[in-house]
Amino acid sequence: MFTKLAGVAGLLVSLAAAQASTTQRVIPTLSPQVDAAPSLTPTVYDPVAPNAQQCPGYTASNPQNTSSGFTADLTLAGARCQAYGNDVNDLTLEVQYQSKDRLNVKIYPKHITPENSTQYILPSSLVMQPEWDGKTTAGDSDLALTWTNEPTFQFKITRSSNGEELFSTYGHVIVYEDQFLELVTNMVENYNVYGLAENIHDWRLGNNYTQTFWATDSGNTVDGNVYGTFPWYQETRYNAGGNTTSHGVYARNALGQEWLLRENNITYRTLGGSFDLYFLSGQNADGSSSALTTIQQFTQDCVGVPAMQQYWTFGFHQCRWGYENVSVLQSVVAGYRDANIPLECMWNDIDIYDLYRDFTNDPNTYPSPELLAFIASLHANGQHYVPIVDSNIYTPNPDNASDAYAPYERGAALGTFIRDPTTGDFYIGDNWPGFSVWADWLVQSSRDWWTSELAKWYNDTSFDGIWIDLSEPSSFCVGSCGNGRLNENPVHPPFLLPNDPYQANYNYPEGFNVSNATEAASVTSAAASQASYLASHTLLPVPVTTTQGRTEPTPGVKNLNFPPYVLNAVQAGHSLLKGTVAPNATHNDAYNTTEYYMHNLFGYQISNATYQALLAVFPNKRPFTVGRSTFAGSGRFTAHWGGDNTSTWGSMFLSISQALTFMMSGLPMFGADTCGFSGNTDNDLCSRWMSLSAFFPFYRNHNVKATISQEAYRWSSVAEASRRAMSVRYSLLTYMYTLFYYAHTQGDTVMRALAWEFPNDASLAGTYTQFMLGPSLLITPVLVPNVESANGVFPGIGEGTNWYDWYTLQPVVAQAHENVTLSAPITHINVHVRGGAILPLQAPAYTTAETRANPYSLLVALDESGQASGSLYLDDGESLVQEATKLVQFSYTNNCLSTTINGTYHAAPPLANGK
Ligand code: MIG
Repeated sequence: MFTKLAGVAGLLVSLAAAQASTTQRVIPTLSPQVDAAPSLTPTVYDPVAPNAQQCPGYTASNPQNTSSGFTADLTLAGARCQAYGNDVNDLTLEVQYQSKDRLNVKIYPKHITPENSTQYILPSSLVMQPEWDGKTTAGDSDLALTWTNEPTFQFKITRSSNGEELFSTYGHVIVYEDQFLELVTNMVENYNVYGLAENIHDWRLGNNYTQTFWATDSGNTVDGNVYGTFPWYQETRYNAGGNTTSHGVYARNALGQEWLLRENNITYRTLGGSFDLYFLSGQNADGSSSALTTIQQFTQDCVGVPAMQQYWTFGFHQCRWGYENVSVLQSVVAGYRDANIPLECMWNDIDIYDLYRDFTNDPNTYPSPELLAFIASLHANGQHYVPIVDSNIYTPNPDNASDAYAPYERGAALGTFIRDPTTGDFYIGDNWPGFSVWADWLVQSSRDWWTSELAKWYNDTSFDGIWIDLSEPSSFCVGSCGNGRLNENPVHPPFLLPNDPYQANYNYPEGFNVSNATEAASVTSAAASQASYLASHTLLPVPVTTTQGRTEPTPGVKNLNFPPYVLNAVQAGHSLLKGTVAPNATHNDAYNTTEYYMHNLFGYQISNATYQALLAVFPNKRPFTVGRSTFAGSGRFTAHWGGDNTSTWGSMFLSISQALTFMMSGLPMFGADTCGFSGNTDNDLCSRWMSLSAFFPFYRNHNVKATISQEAYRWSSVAEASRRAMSVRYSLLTYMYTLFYYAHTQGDTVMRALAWEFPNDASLAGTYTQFMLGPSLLITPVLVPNVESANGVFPGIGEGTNWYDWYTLQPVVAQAHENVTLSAPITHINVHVRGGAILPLQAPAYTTAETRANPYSLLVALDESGQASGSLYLDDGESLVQEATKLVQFSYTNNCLSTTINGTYHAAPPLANGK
C-alpha cells in the first residue's frame, strides 16, 4: 500500500517538476518524419477489392502415381485474373501419404529453379519439412484425398475409417499468383478451431475472426498480428453420441498471410510462396482421435519437439526496464531475500548497455567488474542472471572516431548484414542506439560472428541465458532511413521515452478506482492535467501520412513493399514497411533473397543462432534463450515471453489463452510479463497474477520503465500470495520438469486446456478461465478485481473423475457441470489434484537447487477405484546430452505402491514419506 502510494506521489511530483519548467525538452534528433508511410486500406475491409474467387482456377491433368501418392499438372483454367499478383499458369500438384496419420499436399510452380524463381519455396534447411516415412501408401493412411476437375480442380481430405470430411476446397477455386495464394476450405457449422498462434484472442478462435501473420513490434494488440507466426490449427468436433474427433492442418509457409475464419469456411491467403499443407489425422492406434494426439503429431512430426530446459529455468525470474545500476539490482535481490520470496534469476533490460549498444555495459552504471562481482554473488547463492540482447546492431558515425563500435566493425568486415537494394550497401534502419543494421542469418558468417560477439560479451557479463528482444525485427523508421545520414549518429529514437516529461503513465488496472478510491482520484486529475497540457503543446512533429490506393498487379513485376494484397497489419497505415526492415531489403545468399520472404523468420533465425552461440559458450549445456518473435519450430531453440502486455485484468486473462496456443505449438516454455508490462499494476492484480503465473512454465515478473515498481515484495499481500504460490510450484518442480521431459520426447503439452483432458465434455470447448498443468492439476485462478472467490467446474465428475483440494487434501464435493464458487482470499489460488495421480514432491526451498536437494515425498491421490499412477523423470538438470537419466513409473493398486525404474541416473535425495 505505502509503496504504491509513494509511486503515485512520485509521478505527481515529476509531473509538477516538468510543468514548472518552461523550456520545452530537446526533441529527438531523428525526426518522426522518417517514420511516415502511406496509409493503406486492408483488403479485408476494402469494399472495392477484387474477389479472387472469381479467378478461373486450375485444371488437373497427367496424374502420375508415385510410391507415396501421386503428382499431377495444374493448368490455369482461363484467362489470368491478376487479382493480387500475376497468375502462375503451370503448377505441380504433389500428394504424399507421408505416414499413417499425415497427408501432405504441395502445390508449387512447375517451372521453378532457385535462380529464376518467381516464388520462394521455403527450403528444409530453414524450416523443418516433414517427409515420407518410406512405407506409407494411400491404402494404409488414416486419411484419403479425393479430387475433381468439375468445374475446376478441387480436393478434399477425409478420414479413411468413416469418410468424415476434414478439409474441402469443393465449391471454391484455387488461386496461385506470384504475390498471392488463396484457398478456401468448407467448415462444419459453429466449428471449434484453436491455434494460429500468436494471437491475443479468445482461445477458441470462433468463426468471425481474421488472423494476420506479419511479425510486428506493437505490443499485445488484441485480435491483431503480433510477434509470432504458427500457421497451424487444430479442430475438435463434438459428434453425436459423445464421440469427439480431432484433426489438424499445418500450412508450411512463412510469408505474410491471413486466415479468415468465417461462418462455414476458412479462407487461407498468403503473399506468395507455395501451398505446403499437412493434414494430421489426430488418430490413436484404436482409431479414435484427440486434440492431444493431433498436437503431438504437429509437434513431433511437423516442427520438432521443444528443447529440454535446464532445471533452474523453472524458478522465478525478476526483470524490469529501468533498473538503473548494479546497486539497484542488488537491492532487488536483497528485497526478495528479506521477504523470503524465492528469486532464481535476476534480469537486465537495455539499461545495462552503453548507449543502447548490444554487447556493451554502461561504464558508469554497469561497470563490468562490478557487474561480474554481482553475478558471481548470485551464482554463489545458486541464483542466475539473464541480460537482454537487442536484434539491431548500431552503425557508428563514420566522421567520429570516438564513436567506433567494434561488434559492427567486425560484422561489416564480413559483409554480414542485410542490404539495401537501392545502394547495395547495408540496410540502415533505426532503433534504440540510433541508425542500425541487422544480421543476415542466411549466411554462415553472420551466425559465426554472433557466436563470437556473445562469447566476447560473456567475459564482461557472465550470463546464464540470453533474452532476445525486437526480433520482428523492429526498426523505428521507415526504410533504410540512415542512408547518407550516418554522420548524425547516434540519433535518439524518434519518440518520447516513458520517463520523459509529460509522458507519465496514469493507467491502473480495472477496479483500482474501487479498491483505491482516493489515489484513483488523484491519478485521474493528474492524468487530466497532463492530457490538457499535451492537447495544447506539440512535443514532436507529427509524421505526414498520405493515403495510397492498393497497387495493381503488373506482369513481370513484383511489388515487395506494397503488394497488391494489403494485410490487415496493425502498424499505422497497415504498411508492411512500418516498424520493421522493409520487405525489399536483400540478403547475402546466392539468390539475394528478400525480406519479403524472410520477414516472419528473423526471430526464428536469431533464436537459432543464439542457441548455437550459447552451446559454444557452454558446451553441452542446454541453451536458455527467450525470444520475442517466433515461428513454427522455434520451440526447438527458444523459450518465449508473451511480449508487451498491460497491467490489466483483461491482459492477465488473455495470457492463459496465449499460453495454451503456445503449448499446442511446440513452444511450452512460455510465460507472460507477470503483474503486467505497460501501465501501473496494483496490489490486487499483482497478487492474482503472481499466483496465476506460478503455474506457467516460464515465470517472470517484468515491468516497463517509469511506472510504479512491482517486485513481489512491494506489497504485503503480493508477497504472501507469491510465497504461497511459489511454495506450491517449487514442491512440484519435479512434476513440471517431468512434463517437460514428455514434451521434449513425445510432443506432449505442459499447460493443458480442460477440453484436451476431458474431450467428451462439449461445455469445455471454449474454457480458458481454468486450465490444467499436465494431466493432474487443475488451476482455477481469480481473474477479476476486488473479489474473494473464484468460479470453476470440476470436469469429469459423474463420469469417473474425482478431485482433491491441493492444500487440504479433502475430496471435492460437486455436481457434474456445476459452476462451483471457491473461496479465494487475496493470497490464495485454487489448485486441485485429479484422482488417480501420483505426484512426486520435494519440500520447497529458496532456490531450485536447494529444492532439488530435498528428500522426495509422494502424493497419492486415489481415483474412485482406489488406484493411482504417475511418473518422475530425473537427470542432471543441465546437460544437452545426458550421461544417465532415470524414469520412475509409480503405480498404486490394491493398497500397494509399486515402481518401475528405467535408467541409471542417481538422485541423491531419498524418498522420505508419502501422503
Ligand atoms: O522498444 O527493452 O518487449 O520487454 O522491456 C521497447 C525495452 C523494447 C520491448 C520488450 C520489453 C522490453 C523493452 N523492449
